[in-house]
Amino acid sequence: MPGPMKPRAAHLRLSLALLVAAFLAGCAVRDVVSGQPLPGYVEDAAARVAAVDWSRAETVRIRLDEFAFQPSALSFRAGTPYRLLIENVGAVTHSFVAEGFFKAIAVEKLSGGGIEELVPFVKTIAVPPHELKELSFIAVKPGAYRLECTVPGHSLFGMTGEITVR
Ligand SMILES: [Cu+2]
Repeated sequence: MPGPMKPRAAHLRLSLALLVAAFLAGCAVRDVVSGQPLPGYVEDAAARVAAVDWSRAETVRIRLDEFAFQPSALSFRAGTPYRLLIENVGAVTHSFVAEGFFKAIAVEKLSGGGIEELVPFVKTIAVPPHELKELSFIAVKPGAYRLECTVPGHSLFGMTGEITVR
């Protein structure tokens, strides 16, 4: 005969409910970009990206899964053009959000998942499972910037990182 629910089982059930809620919330995460310079961003991004030979961009790859960025630390050199490949190898949607870093770069293009934004001012990059987003940019302002996945709960589970511009 089953007895009253043990505290441990109740806790497990609550954890599961939170996890499901976080997954559902993840489905609602979308790219957030602006076509106009936002406060604090690199205002002359268009002129900067127009002056660069993009065939010489360095390719860097970062993978997203449950619940980590791999690698969790990225480093870029100011003045250098990069193509950052952001690949979701997990089972749920993740995001790549680094406010300070986004304000420190001039973006040429954000593409992938059927979209292509030219010279966007980026706030959120959402990557559904098994998709790849590509961010072409020039690192402009040196600094150390926090990276996180903004899907509810994911950063608490350890989905954070650091981006350095030297
Ligand atoms: Cu995530």
